[in-house]
Amino acid sequence: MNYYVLTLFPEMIRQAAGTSILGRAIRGGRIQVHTVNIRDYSVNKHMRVDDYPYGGGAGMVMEAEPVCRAIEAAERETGQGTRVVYLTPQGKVLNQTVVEELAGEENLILLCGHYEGIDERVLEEKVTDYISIGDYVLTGGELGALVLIDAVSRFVPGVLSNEESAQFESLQDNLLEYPHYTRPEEWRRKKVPEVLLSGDHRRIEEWRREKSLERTRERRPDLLERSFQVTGGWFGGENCGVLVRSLTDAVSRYGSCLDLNRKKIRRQGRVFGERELLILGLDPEAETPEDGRPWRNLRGRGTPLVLVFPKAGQEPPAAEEMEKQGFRVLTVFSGSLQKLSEETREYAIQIRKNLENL
Ligand code: 4GX
Repeated sequence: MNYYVLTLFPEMIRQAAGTSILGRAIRGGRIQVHTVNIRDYSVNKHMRVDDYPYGGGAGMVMEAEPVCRAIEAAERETGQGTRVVYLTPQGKVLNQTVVEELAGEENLILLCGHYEGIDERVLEEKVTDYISIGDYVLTGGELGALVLIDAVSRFVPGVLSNEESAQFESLQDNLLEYPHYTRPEEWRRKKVPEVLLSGDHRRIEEWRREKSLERTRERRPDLLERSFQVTGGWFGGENCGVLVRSLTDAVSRYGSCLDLNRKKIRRQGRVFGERELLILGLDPEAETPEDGRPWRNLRGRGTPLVLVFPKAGQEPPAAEEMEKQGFRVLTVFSGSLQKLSEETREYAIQIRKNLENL
């Protein structure tokens, strides 16, 4: 990942980015953090880059021309089509979905404003994304850019070690992390929860999910309102099962998977709730009952649904029928099993974006 940070204070970016995990990532060649000093593109003999606001009022406004030239200097390095992110309290508030989506880019241009802001005309011309790091006011965009770089870089391959891995994180489910413990087993008469010493991984995983939910309910009920319990299910071969499982894991830390081929489920069916998400894989090679509609016993209550067809051009009429059975089809992914498997990550991000917009 290559970041181009356009700023009046390049030293601030270099100092922070050179430290700790980001510093290690730069030295290891996993990321590059370039700075472009907007002042170098001043069109004024005094090197000024700001001027008084039309219409009057307090403070100064950054001029369009130096900002535009600085962006174009970065674009000469990255090529056209690079996303230009302006850090501003008026942007979309950064969250883990946005972070992961940005991590899919090869290059990012980050524009840091100062004073009262930047002349609107260059923003209209050049900025593709308006992003805020939170509902408070900073003295400039640099700390915003650094926060973004830090969070995005965690998803760049090789930036985190195995122990630090960003793969399975509860925030992606809009849930808070469960509590952590290390030695000693008893500290000032406080014991480590017994289940964590049991070695029973299913029970531990269940306990962690419960704690995540409880904690989110107590501390961030606003997140819980937007949280979904993710279930992957598939009809057909094991390859389809593997695909659905990896997609489910990429969408949710606590996702679970169901082999819907099992006779019992086929006969009894299953009802999904409105706070659930079903990711349904339909393998055309599935052994289907007489009428060829293995999904007919699945019911939803406005349940969002993602359909996965691991064979292009052979979509069964499932989407329409599932809508009638109470599901809301969010997206349909189809294509070869191989293509679908390679792009699991992109699909997972798209699914999460869809869920946020529900
Ligand atoms: N998340 N700031 C941008 C300049 C500015 C002033 C007025 C637009 C209008 C911020 C944030 C943030 C402070 C960066 C003001 N831009 N950036 N700067 N919150 O507060 O990202």
